[in-house]
Amino acid sequence: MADLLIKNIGALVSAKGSKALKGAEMANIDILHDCAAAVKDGKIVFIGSESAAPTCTEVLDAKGLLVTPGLVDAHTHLVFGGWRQHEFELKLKGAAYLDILKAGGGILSTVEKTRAATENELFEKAKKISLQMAAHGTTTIEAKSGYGLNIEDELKQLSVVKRLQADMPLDFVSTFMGAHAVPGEYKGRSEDYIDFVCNELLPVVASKKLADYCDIFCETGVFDAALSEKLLLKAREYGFGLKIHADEINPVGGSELAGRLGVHTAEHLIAATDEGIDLMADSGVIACLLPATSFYLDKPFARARYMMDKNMAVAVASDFNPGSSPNFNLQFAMNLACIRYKMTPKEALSAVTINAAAAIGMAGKVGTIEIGKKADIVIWNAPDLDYLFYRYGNNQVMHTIKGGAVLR
Ligand code: IZC
Ligand code: ZN
Repeated sequence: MADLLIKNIGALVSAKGSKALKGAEMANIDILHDCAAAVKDGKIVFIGSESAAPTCTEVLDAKGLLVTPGLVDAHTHLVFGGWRQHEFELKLKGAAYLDILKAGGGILSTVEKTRAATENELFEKAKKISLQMAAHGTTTIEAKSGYGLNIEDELKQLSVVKRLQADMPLDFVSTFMGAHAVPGEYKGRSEDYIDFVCNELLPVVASKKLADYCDIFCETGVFDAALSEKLLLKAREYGFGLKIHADEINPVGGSELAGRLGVHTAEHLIAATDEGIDLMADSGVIACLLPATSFYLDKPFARARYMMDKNMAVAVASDFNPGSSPNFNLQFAMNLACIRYKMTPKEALSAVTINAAAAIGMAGKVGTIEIGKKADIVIWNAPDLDYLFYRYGNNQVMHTIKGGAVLR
């Protein structure tokens, strides 16, 4: 006897396997019509015709609609205090993202609010947001620190992610991003700050096992490629998986460094060079692209098709954060992936499921609907995959199922 039967599925659309799909493989998506799926102990145990399905204690009718894997948001800055609406009008009048940061605003204004918040306040806020993300189809969430920028407040942020994982039905993957900005105490001394991160912050985070990945903001006026290399090499020694915010705004050697070091993922890549893309393709770096940020900063869109032509695996994520992407709805990023990256719906689905899962080391457990994987499933108010991607601006989720539990 199984626990949950999802019957009357019109189209079950999913990639296969536990590895990122590269380039042309991203279109390798199977569509199974008129079928059912069964769940036991949180995992998928059956996919096939309804007549052959095991008896289940609970039945959910998919009403002939589209079913996909639960969405994986592989890049968020989920845990933060305050918001940044006071910078919105400045931005509209032409203030640049990096100029706002340079003037002590931007990330640093969120650092101030995050330091001032208690762990409980941050937890309650992030929990509420995570539930809304689940209502929009997201079942696995990567969350970065980087609004503490000292030992106490980085640990506070990372502890929140640990509590979310323990408390909520969703999966969270934690990334340490102590090198997100140079805090006021180190103004003009980015080298000293990186030494502090390497020698004091990183070892504590490692010993407390509070993060799987280490990320750094490699950007003009933040951390250059040499400092980024220094931290990432140190993080590798401590066993962290490596991520880098590379060439988000300016081409400062981030993508070249990502390729040279063979990091796990490189994020943004809006201004990545041909050489950087070649190096990343050679070393199997996953590109984690964030189209909602290009939209919100009114910047160019990363060259996703070019990267796919070079046989890179491309993931797409929300970049949810209070500054450059105050929107956690991955469906919007999916629309943009089609319209601005020119991905097909199948490729874009791979980008937010199997490839996003691979980007955060979760592809063995989630990212596809296959026997043995977690039962992370979305039933959409859409008859087929094209419909899901062609509509936009409204939440199209009918049901979100995480580990077999119906959350919405
Ligand atoms: O809070 O502005 N790009 N980090 C690097 C961000 C955006 C988040 C923020
Ligand atoms: Zn980011």
